[in-house]
Amino acid sequence: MNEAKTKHDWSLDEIEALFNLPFNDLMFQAQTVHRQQFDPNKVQVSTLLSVKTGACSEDCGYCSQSAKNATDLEKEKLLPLDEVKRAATDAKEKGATRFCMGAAWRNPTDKNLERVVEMIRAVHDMGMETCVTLGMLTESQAQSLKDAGLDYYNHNLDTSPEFYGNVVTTRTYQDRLDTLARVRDRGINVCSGGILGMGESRRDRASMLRELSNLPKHPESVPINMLVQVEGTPLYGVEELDPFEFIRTIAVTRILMPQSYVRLSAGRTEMSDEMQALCFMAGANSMFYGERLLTTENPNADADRQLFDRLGLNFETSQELQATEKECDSKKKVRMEIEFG
Ligand code: SAM
Ligand code: DTB
Ligand code: SF4
Repeated sequence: MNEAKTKHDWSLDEIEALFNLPFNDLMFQAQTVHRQQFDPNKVQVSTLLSVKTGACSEDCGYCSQSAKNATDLEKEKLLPLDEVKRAATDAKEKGATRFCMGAAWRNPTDKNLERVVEMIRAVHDMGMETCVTLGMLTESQAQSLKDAGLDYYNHNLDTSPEFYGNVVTTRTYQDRLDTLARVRDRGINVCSGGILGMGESRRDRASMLRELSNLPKHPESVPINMLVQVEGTPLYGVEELDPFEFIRTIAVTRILMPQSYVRLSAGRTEMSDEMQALCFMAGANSMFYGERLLTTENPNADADRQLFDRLGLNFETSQELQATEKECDSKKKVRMEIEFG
């Protein structure tokens, strides 16, 4: 399959049919698609830093950082630039190619955005890809981020439109789609995915993936998070998702969005090595690397290196990343020529 054949009109029935395949058939199909697009033994790694922590006005039911959730998280104001630079230097030395900065905001104020812009410029100058996740954006804020040289903006749909109201009430699904469109329109790469294990049904998982895969252009990165259950949040204690269902969702994501990086995101600390290996086999080719996500734990770097050694996996280097991006661009050019002559 090449990009010319990438579908953007998936129906819910078609996606559910993929979910319903026998596990081996689904894995085979996902791995076949994966190998047509990517080196199956390379994984892109990003490191996260929470640059502003807690006291968020939103009511996301999964989140440790909502002021409405009674968690024992320590709040922190926007970090000074030199602290961000130190963390980015450390991440680069450990092999991360992308540095992702997250802030617990409903949306940034223009003043705060200026400070984040300085952070983006500094990390960019260190030779790393930059990603930020700051909540909702206006058009002019998206433009400021583009002007700062931002590579990726992360903004998740989180779940299906149908299940969404059970999880968040302070912003709408449409708000999220609007922010994604503003980011896309400004020419910033889109990183958007969701969370599994919040009590949603298989149909909800299929519906979330339909939203993502039917966007006019697929997100370049699709993070699939397993809910990290945080004490004090409304979703604490929800029934855990069957690991095979998580792996199936990764496989379906890979089939629906063949050219996207599919990120095995939050929740790896609770996953066995075998489960992670199956996620990579299902087509995940990106992950968060480093001891912390935003406010919760991630496996330590040594454990990840050992796992990679046992599986014969390698980190994708910056040079390889650029080569993959160039290759994607030339495939895009061919597609444009086919579509528009
Ligand atoms: N405040 C911004 C926003 O919500 O857009 C950015 C930061 S927010 C923490 C980024 C994403 O992290 C959320 O959209 C959600 O998908 C994910 N996330 C947050 N808490 C999580 C948890 N406990 N388990 C899994 N994913 C989580
Ligand atoms: C994403 O999809 N997952 C990351 C990133 N985008 C910003 C965040 C995961 C957060 C997990 C819970 C925490 O550490 O607070
Ligand atoms: Fe705030 Fe983002 Fe957490 Fe929602 S997910 S409460 S917007 S930090």
